[in-house]
Amino acid sequence: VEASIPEPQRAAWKKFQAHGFKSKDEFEKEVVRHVETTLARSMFNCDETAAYAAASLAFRDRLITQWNRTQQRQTFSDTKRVYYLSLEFLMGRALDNAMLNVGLKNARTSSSLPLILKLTASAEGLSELGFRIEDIIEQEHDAALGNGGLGRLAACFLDSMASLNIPAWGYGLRYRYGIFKQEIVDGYQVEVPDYWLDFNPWEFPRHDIVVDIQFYGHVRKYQDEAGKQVALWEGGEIVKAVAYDVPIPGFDTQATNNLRLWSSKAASGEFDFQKFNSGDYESSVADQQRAETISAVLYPNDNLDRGKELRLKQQYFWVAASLYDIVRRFKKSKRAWSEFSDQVAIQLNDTHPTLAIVELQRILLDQEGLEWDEAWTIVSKTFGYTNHTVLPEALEKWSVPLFQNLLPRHLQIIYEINLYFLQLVERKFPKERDLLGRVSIIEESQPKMVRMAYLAIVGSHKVNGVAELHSDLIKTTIFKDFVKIFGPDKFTNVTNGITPRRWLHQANPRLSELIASKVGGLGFLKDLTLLNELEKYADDKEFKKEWAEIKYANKVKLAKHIKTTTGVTVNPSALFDIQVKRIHEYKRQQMNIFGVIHRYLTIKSMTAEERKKLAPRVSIFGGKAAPGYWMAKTIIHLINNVGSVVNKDKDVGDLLKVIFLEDYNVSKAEVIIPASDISEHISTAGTEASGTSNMKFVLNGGLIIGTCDGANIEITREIGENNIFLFGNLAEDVEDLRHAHNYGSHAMDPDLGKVFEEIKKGTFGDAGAFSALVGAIEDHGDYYLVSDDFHSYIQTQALVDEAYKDQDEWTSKTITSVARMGFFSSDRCINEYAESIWNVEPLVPEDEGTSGLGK
Ligand code: GLS
Repeated sequence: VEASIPEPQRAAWKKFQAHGFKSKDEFEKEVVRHVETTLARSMFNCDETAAYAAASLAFRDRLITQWNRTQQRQTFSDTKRVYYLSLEFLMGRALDNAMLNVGLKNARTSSSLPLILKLTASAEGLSELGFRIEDIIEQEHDAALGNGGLGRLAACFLDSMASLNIPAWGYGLRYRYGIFKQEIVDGYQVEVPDYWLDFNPWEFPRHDIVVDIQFYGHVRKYQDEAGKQVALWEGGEIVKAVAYDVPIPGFDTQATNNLRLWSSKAASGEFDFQKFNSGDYESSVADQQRAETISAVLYPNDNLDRGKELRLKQQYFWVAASLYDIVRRFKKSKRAWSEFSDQVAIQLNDTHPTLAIVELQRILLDQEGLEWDEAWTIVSKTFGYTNHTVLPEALEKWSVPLFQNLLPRHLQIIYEINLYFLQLVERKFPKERDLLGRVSIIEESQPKMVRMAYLAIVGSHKVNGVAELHSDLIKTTIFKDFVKIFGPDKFTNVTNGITPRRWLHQANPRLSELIASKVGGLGFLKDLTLLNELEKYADDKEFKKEWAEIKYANKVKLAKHIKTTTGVTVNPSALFDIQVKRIHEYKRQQMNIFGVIHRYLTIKSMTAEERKKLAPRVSIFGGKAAPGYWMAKTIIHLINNVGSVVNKDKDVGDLLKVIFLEDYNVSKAEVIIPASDISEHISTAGTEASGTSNMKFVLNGGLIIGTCDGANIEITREIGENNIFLFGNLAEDVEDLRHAHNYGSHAMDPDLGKVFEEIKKGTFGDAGAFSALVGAIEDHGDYYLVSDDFHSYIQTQALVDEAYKDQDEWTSKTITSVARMGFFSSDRCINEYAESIWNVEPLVPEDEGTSGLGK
């Protein structure tokens, strides 16, 4: 690489290249420089916001040199790259993570440094300048470009790909407004816009990387001079896509990958001068506003498809810009098209980017002049598709008339893909006429619909689910016919994982340090299976004491947060029972709150003596409801109303508190998760594809109560049945149970009946407000089987109460569980994708020394 630059120049460049900070002085110097020059402030007016800005810029400078070098090396070595296409990247805060990753250089060179690196150089540096690092970190606005698990998974994957030196780019949209901020007003959710871009030091606008994106128009077909049929997509409108780059640093490596987010802009420039000059001020900016609308908002639905035109526009805008970029990069290598899939692996994070399949086929056919078969062979070797849900309401479909209008050429190509696919099916299964209708990419409904998951399967070489049960379910239910057509090998499982850097080391630094002191340093952050060394200490008195102290301190921290945000005082010695995730009927927060009401009624019916024997509990909820999801909003309302009754009931006191934490997001999760004793993962069996917070809670020394669903099953297998509280019906029984509800052979659970009576009496406010919630279970088939699982849920909660009384045993269980969580690192997960789907190798940076961290 370097040989292309003559020696004297090379030396000059090298002399002044920035590296990670070698000392805290060097860091301080950079902070002061940014305060005084970039921010034009001084020691006298540098507040915490300015200190945050300067510290971030100091780290960003280092990141960007690493980023440059990584990109150069990847380009020169001509290696295969992964492109991860996701409409959501729920990144959270960046500074803390950058400090950990860039700051690590220090640890390698000095053995005397304490283990918590970020609390060394940068913390000391900031403190010398008069700031507390915790306060500075708090200044950062979360990058909340996602809804829930799917978006956070994408963020964990970026972290792992960089940390494993896998050449990879993320592609997404730069939403001006991320997921809305949730406020709770009189017990109701109110949505407030999240304008997060006021100051964002982590992005680099690339005003030189702008792509024209076409919409609408029509297709003209003609024969060229050689007699070949050519299709030309003409007319319509053009919107510009501008690139913004976010550097993604790896842990314990110089490798820094890229997340490229596209922002939309009017093609005509600022505004229409002619209209402006003629006095038509308003419409002079209309084009600009219409274009900017494309990347303005993140659709706030999780596990729900709503088929809005703007959403389809977002999808095409993002996919077309990303593919233009990927193809341009490939073409620079001057390789033959047949080598495309040796250089490029594109992973589709759910069906949202499925249009990429069609767009690549269009580019190869209409722009590069390849024949259909040749083009299709390349396309179908390039893509992999990850399915994240089996919920029918989440499976994307787009109406054919909408497509016809917005993307006429793409619709033609989809019809052609479908034709060839159905011909293949017919050849293979000539006698099965019904099969054709079932698997057709076009649903013959009124209007006709394009089934995006089917298109994704047909155009990809691998399809994966995200946990074992989920991957089995897609093969036996929603995609059963496709297994028969393509054979079972096309379908695979990659169980989700989480990054231990953010979800252990950053969120729970004291626990990470304690673990490091027993397992030979911080190497476990790179190879999480090293945690198994901890198992020896599950009965070590001294170790258990420290372990329990850390949990208690984390609970004190959360209790403070609860006090400042809700005004309620909770006892940190009580059992903290937490359910934080998107609010959804299938996740069954309603069952949790009904259980809380049951507990409340039980306490009320007890004598003072009986009450003394009870373990005090704090039931903590958090999560957003999609703004249009009325039932989910009703659940939030009920939780808050129950809280306001229970929390001021003198009979109950500390025995039960009910808290709803406003605006759950990544940075709040980092405070909440380390403070749990028990967390709830209680979806109807077969509905939660994986869940990833279950992994985060266990890794932070909490136990879980859960159903046999998603990754709970594999967590149980790893940590052992004795360390988890499982309950409820199994996925295989769900169909029969639903049938029993619908055909009258189901009896209401008596305890749940009592809870409903209390709600109907108006104990928790206007009963009418909750009648639909209760009615869905009592009268309308109880689709999520709350009444079927309620008894076993209550019984299992009683077992939790019992188990918590034996603190010593409880602590041992949590240590054993953490020791056995190695499998759930997103590094393991990314290695599986790299090997079995992407066929891509790591590219280790040239100047990488030995880390001293082990593997
Ligand atoms: C989801 C699933 O609901 C989760 O179970 C899963 O953990 C996550 C990541 O694979 O994907 N699918 C979805 O649409 N939103 C999710 O969080």
